[in-house]
Amino acid sequence: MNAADPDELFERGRKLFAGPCEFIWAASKIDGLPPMGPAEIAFAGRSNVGKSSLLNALTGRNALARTSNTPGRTQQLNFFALGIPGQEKLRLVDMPGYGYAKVSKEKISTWTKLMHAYLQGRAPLMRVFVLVDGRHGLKPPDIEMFDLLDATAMPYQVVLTKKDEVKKSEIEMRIESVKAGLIKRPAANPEVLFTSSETGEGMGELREGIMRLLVERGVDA
Ligand SMILES: Nc1nc2c(ncn2[C@@H]2O[C@H](COP(=O)(O)OP(=O)(O)O)[C@@H](O)[C@H]2O)c(=O)[nH]1
Ligand SMILES: [Mg+2]
Repeated sequence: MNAADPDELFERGRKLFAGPCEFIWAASKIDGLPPMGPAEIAFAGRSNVGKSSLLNALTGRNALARTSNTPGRTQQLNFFALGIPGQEKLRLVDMPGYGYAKVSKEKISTWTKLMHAYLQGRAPLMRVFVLVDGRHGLKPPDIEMFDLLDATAMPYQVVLTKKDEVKKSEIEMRIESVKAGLIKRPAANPEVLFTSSETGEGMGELREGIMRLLVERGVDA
């Protein structure tokens, strides 16, 4: 089998995400992280960007990650395990949302410290997907997140959300402007994916990309 074959990876990605997936851990403090285990990928983004919805769409579950209209509520790193319990293949990590105006300075500082510690000291972490609202493009809090990821040399990739709410004529323009914002950023992957949790668009490609990372790591999934 050719591991790099896109069709093969697409199908293996579909299977992995259709399998068992369960919440395993929540961490709100640096010393509260779970013991290191299988490979991890993390999802970051501004509050309300559609992170919980994307995690649900990716795993085909309705309520894996709690979706809500109350931004800034979850201030934890939430860990989900994919695969048969005891034989986990991958962990999905839901990072706390950022850029919520009503959050106190103290909370922001706690958040930044936790993020820094997690990003810097986490060997199993393969990539951070930074979700950006497809209706608006890059905002200052997204740029700050890129800065943090570049500073910790953690590979990341932008995933645009809510494609179903963006005019067809604006889609290419939005992708190009985000790509322009990633040039010269050392830890950024130049690829930008446009998704919709509402229609499921882009989910197969995202699973395929994640499967490619696993194969590159030599994980048998
Ligand atoms: N139209 C549309 N709305 C979305 C999409 N994804 C999320 N939303 C909505 O955006 C709001 C915030 O979503 P949520 O997943 O809770 O965002 P989070 O704060 O980043 O976890 C909710 O009202 C969702 O229904 C999408 O792909 N399309
Ligand atoms: Mg959420």
